[in-house]
Amino acid sequence: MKKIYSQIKSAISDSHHILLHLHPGSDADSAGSALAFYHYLTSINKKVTLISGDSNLSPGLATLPGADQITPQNFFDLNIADFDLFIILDSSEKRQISKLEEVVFPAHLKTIVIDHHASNQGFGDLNLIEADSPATCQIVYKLFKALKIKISKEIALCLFTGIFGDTGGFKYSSTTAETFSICAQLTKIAPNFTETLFNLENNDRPDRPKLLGLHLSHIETHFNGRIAISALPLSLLKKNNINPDDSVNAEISNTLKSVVGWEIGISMIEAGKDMVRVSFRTRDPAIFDVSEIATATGYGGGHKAAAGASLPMSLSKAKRLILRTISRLHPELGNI
Ligand SMILES: [Mn+2]
Repeated sequence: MKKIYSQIKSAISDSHHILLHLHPGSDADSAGSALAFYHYLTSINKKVTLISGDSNLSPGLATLPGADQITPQNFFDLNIADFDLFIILDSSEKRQISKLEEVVFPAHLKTIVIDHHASNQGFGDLNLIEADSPATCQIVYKLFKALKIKISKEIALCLFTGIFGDTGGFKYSSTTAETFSICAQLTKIAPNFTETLFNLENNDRPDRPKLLGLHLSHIETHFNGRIAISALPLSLLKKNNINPDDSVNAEISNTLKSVVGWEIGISMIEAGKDMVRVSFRTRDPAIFDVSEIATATGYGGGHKAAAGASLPMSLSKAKRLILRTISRLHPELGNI
């Protein structure tokens, strides 16, 4: 067995109160991996607190088993002295724990980082990072199997949903035969998985199609039509009575990159004063590593094909920064 697996096992057995969190703008992989751990840890009678972190859980994810046990708190609402272990899942850096203030770990708190983001430098005491894994949930599955942890129906449903979400429904290039064989095992344990997927994908508010419509009517192209951007100012959202929710960002950047010739799709939304959330997708991650672009802005990160950033500046400044960053990293694209 890998040394890190047994180190994680002893850290858990030595602990008394374990903290779990969801990353800002949590997704199926974040919620699925945290809830899988929640179910396992409570099954061995550990005291566990799972916080929703900076954002509210999306209605689609709220149907995952155990989601009602997630407490609506962020990291700074807690008395960290109460905890002796923090298992940090699907988070490439401390800013994915909270973006409200700088996260500092007190000396008594042991930290375990389990993640699949290539940009993760390993900021925990123990780090299980597999950048070639399509989802944190897949890493957690392999860890649980190695430690001979029983995969209950609840755990199986959470892990499957996380893998489904982060592979874009088994479409992204990190999906392998191993992913399918793991999912075959998980769906054998939780045959009702299609119900969970339906709930995940069919829990919209009326705001969402309205926001999609606004985005789709604000597409502009740059670099001779090779980069497409949709950027929405807060004033426009307010005028249309839409909450500045950035949950459709990923959907829009995906839609943009689906157009032949638009090599990078970028969706931007002004979520508040001096706060712009950005999602990047590319058709060709071998040429356009969008995680490199997001990281180079100084405020983002992610994967080669899918990345994001939260820029503390006005929308026009954010757009300029992104275009200049792309121009610097990809001079072959020519003029902005
Ligand atoms: Mn993930």
